[in-house]
Amino acid sequence: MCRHRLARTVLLIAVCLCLNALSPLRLFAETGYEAWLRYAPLDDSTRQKYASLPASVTILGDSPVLHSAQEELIRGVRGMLGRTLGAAKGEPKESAFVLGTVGNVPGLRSRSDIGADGFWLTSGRINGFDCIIVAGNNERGVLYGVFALLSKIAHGENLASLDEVQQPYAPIRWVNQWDNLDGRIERGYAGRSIFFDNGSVRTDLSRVRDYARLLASIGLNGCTINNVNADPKVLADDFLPQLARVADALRPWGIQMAISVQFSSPKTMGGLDTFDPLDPRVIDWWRKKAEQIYQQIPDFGGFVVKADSEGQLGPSAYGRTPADAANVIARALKQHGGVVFYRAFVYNHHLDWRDPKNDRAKAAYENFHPLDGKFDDNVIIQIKHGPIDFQVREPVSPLFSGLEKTNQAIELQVTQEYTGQQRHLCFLAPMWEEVLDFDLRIANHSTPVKEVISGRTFRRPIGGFVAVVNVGMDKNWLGHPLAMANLYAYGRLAWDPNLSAPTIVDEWTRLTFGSDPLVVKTISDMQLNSWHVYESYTGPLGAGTLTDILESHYGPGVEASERNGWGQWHRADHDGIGMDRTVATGTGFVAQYPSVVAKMYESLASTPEELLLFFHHVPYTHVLRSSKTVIQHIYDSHYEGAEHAQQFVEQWKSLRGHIDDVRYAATLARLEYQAGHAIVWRDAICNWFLRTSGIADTKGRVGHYPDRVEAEAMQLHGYEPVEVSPPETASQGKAVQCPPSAQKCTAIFQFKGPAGWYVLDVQYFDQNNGESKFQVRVGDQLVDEWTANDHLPATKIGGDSSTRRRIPGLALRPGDQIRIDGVPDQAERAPLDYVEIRSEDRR
Ligand code: GCW
Repeated sequence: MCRHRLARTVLLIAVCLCLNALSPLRLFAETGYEAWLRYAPLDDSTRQKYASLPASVTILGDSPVLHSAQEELIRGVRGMLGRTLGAAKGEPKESAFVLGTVGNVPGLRSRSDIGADGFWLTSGRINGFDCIIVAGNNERGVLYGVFALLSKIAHGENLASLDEVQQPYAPIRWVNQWDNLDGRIERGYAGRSIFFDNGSVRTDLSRVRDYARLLASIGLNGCTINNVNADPKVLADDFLPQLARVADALRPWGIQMAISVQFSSPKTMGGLDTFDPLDPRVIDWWRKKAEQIYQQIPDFGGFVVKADSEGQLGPSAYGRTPADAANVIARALKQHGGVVFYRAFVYNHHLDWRDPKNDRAKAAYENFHPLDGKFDDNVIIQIKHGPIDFQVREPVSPLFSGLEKTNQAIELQVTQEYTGQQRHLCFLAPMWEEVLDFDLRIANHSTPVKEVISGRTFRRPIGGFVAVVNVGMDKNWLGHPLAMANLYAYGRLAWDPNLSAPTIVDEWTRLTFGSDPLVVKTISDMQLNSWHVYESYTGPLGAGTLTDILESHYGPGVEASERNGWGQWHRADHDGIGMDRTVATGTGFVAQYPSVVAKMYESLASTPEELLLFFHHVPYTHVLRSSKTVIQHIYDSHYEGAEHAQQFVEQWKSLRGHIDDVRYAATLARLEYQAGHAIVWRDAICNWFLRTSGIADTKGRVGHYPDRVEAEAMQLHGYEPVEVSPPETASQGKAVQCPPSAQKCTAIFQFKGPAGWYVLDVQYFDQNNGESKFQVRVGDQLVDEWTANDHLPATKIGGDSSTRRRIPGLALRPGDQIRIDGVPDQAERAPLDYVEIRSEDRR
């Protein structure tokens, strides 16, 4: 090889290495960390479309946000098109991408139709050069414009005659994290906090920066970083510099930082003997605290307040109102430009369940509607979308229609607290779409929720969207590789609630997994069905989630809702089910809605069936529009839902080889788990209703499991039978586990079916307080072994910990001895429920 060619080869290698170093994305395995910002290389023909794009990007200004915008464009174009744009500053000296605020772009006509955070993508000649212009109303707008431009390239859109204005639907587009300062996250299902550890802000905030980038890419603009059940320490003098570090990490992405505060802080950490909002010392305390914060964080967003709720102290301690409370803080923030998000989640969790008129659903409206007009202009009432608490199905909160002179924001939940905790697939955009589009008919006019909360209906100065997200240290942010679709959808809907769930999921899938038609179709289909499927095998007809509301909020727990003060009642008894919330005979909740809506819910006939049991108490024999009785619907829905969950696994398997192996395998594992747990749900709920109602399943399924061998019926060596509570969370109410002293236990049974190929499901319990080991043998042959270390949310045997191991492709002959050995570990005593054996032909 001549020297010349050698030099060129060396140079090429160097350039490649260097490009790779600049483009860390390409080096990562597909962990999901990049989420929808993968900037995967486009195919050659699509790249061709962009052959004449400018070779540099210049920014008109010098702020951190503009620098982020510039770096992002370089990163995205390099990933997708394999070209590294030159970075410049100031007016273009060649054909360039020009990034700046509208007024700063030379020659660009001014437009009055671009609102705050909005942008204009256009092309034109500047200083004689052809340029692609990203002009923002403000710097954030520039950043959003760059993300929009990159998304167009990712989707292969033509940029030739670019001329597009976009602006967000509402000014408030926030996320809340429920992170504790010790690093744990309340209702967080994806590892520990990215913000805090061990009482302090983390030293390494690189994940915070990356989270901010993800949020910015979907148009979100604020983040409250700590739990609404706030630690008073967050306001301590020595903590503020730590908060300032977090604000520094968020700022380059246009994300304002806020914190949750305890309303009693003036007393609990401020040294006063009161936190009465009308006491001058308290007023002064909040004023000084705000000043101190703004000295260190000039663009601080404000405070979120959870008061008089679930044990948090509030203004009621002094006979004051939420308006008194919100305003004292709002006034302290006002001159600095901060806001108060005052949560409407105020209710009595010691309600007397014996009183049929009591109803937690009424609380938010009763507490806040009378105060309409009494809140300062920088107060936003943050209202959960439903009147209870993020259940799988609720009507919209009537409070949205009860605040005409007050700013509002809707609170949604990306973290799937009651919807499968990111172990079950449950894409919530279809639910949010329904909620946001719901027409409240205020004064009998069209008043969809989205227009009310954004401030449009009543011309409020601010308003919008908040979602509890709870990303964690798990590499892929939310645990389930498909759960990030919820965060993406939330941001897209907050930006434009007129987008449809199918459009959003199509975008998300293409950006996250690529544009292979099979991949896009399959994942979209799974996502779009998943909410309904989850609802079907948990709590259909608006009964609530039917989960264990006292502890995990995860597995089945029908009775956990009843006979306690929490008020998540479904009132299921021997004869019927449902909360009567009508005016005529029930709690009167229905009257909180504007008359047209109230009329619809008051009547059993006009109440949508998916909310039937939320509004009405009916006998199990009540006949639905489908001609089925309520009880048969409950049975059928659980069987159909669980069956559909099995189909998710098969659908996913059709994608093998069409997406990367790592995300394929991680998702498959979650879906297989879900398919097993859906059966746990199905059986628990159906058996509870069978026992309670005494009405049999007309299809004969409930209570009959011909393919099962119960563990307690096997030949046990060491294992001991245990009664499980509640009984419906184990097959036939019983399981087996090792006694405390045992080293190893064994359960044996004989296979009695005909010779053939079988699938064997071992149903066992995986607690998080031990890691038992299991081995399965057919005769002397070891056919499977595993460790129970899935960290399910449970320390005991029951519906939270029940899970299955599937052993497919097993040849069995009549008389074969099947043997399960369990080795207990710590408090987990290798518990087993049953084995189900089905012929492979029947799958
Ligand atoms: O849904 C409930 C959760 C609590 C949460 C509360 C709230 C942060 O179970 O964990 O507390 O709602 O929204 O304040």
